[in-house]
Amino acid sequence: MRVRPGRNQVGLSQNLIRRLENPALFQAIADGAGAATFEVFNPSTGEVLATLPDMGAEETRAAIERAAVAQTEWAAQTARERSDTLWRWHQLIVQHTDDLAIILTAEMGKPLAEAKSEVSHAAAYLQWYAEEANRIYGETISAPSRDRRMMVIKQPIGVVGAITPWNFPASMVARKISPALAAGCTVVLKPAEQTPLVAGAMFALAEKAGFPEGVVNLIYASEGDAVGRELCSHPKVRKISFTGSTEVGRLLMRQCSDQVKKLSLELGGNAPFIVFDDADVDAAVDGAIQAKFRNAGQTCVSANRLYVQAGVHDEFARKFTERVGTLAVGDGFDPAVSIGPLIDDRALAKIEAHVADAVAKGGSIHCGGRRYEGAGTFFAPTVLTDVTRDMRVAQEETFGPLAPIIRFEDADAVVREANDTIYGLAAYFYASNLSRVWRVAEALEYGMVGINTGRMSSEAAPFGGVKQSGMGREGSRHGLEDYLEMKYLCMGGI
Ligand code: TXE
Repeated sequence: MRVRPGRNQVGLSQNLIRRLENPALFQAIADGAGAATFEVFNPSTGEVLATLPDMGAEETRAAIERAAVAQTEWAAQTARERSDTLWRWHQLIVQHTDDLAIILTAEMGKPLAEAKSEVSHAAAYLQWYAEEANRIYGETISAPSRDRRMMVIKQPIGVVGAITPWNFPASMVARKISPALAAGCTVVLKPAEQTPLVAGAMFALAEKAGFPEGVVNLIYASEGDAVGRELCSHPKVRKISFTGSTEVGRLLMRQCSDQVKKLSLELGGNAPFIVFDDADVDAAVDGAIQAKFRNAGQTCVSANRLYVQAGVHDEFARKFTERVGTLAVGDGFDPAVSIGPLIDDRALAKIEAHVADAVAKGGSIHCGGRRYEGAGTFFAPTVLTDVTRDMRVAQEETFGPLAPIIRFEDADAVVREANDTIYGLAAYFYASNLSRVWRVAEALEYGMVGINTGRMSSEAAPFGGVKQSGMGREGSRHGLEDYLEMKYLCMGGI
């Protein structure tokens, strides 16, 4: 893991500061006292980007108390007032997209163009929920007796603890915080230890946008355990929203059980990408490149298993491998690059183990299959064929630029096989026969299904999974509901 204890002096590196248009605005990222510190690295170069205060249970408790005090005032604001502040934050993020993207690429490694598009996606959530804040509705109910009136009102859940991962460090922050704030909740957020800087930059802009003191609170920490425990065990935190591994998701569920605390979990996936004989093969190749290699395969909706029907298998494998061979790997600041580094050594070790396991069990490497020597955690985009279901690549989420292709004959059997996993986040398929399109879309046991597209995430749509991929939805009006309690009011004697 590229996180290690740092010096006691906090701050951003001169190298990173030099790249920014408005460094003064973002100096505050590394503010905060504390005896312990930790360092944040550029995964492309190994360079230290910043030294941050390493916060723990005590700082988390203080942040929760601040959020609890702020909650009353924030919830008492009108929906329009809350919306206006969110809107100002949105505009500041749009205005500073370039700097935010530079920080994001530096700490996470993704190509700068992808980082800009992620920042725009983050801004889109703020815009959506600034608007949605004005559309919180209750219900009136036709009462079963004449002397009664019955209604349902919606109220904010309260203080929310949010824990975000490193793969989309800007949009995950926006996706959790903006619906919470729109609903009238206050937030304590802990970003991933590998990528805390863009979250820090977004919080610096939130301060400028004018959120009242204590409404949004940021905790930097070199690991998640102590902060997570405090968020789960503190009675003033009423909900946890987490995106990350299924393993940590299960742990948080156990830790929240004592207080029956509400939870939203967006966890791992094992997305099937199915190409049927009646598909447009060129479109399927385009879609597979997007669904597999965006963010170097480090997305929870990444196409993890490519099932291709026998009639188009060879054509697909050939065209897909040709395209994969053109993907340039390297530092995300190089405009020619489309595949950045993996996040850390652990991620590199995982993809290497998956390739070795597949080869040992009879898989063939068509291209890639190796890490790059030298600085940076780079792995060559890889295509595997002759893949069978006993291989780890078919069973586990690789979370890297590795595409295993599995040949299939029977259209019904492939759907059963696609569903035969503990996960249920995203699935994709390419087909043209309309009755097949409907039947397969309905039969796939996933929270999201992409039909003839390799990309579907949108602030306007509910993002989330079934089975062990999690619970709750983010985005759309459903994402707002996840931060609201309903209260039934009944008035008698009328
Ligand atoms: O995840 P972790 P990691 C999957 C993906 C990846 C694997 C491991 O398969 O290869 O998980 O990644 C915080 N209490 N996804 O190790 O550990 C941590 O600090 C509370 C899919 O990075 O789950 C970080 O903020 N919090 C996923 C966040 O959890 C804890 C995105 C995610 O880290 C904690 C990331 C604890 N005990 C990984 N331990 C997706 N759904 O997109 C860690 N954390």
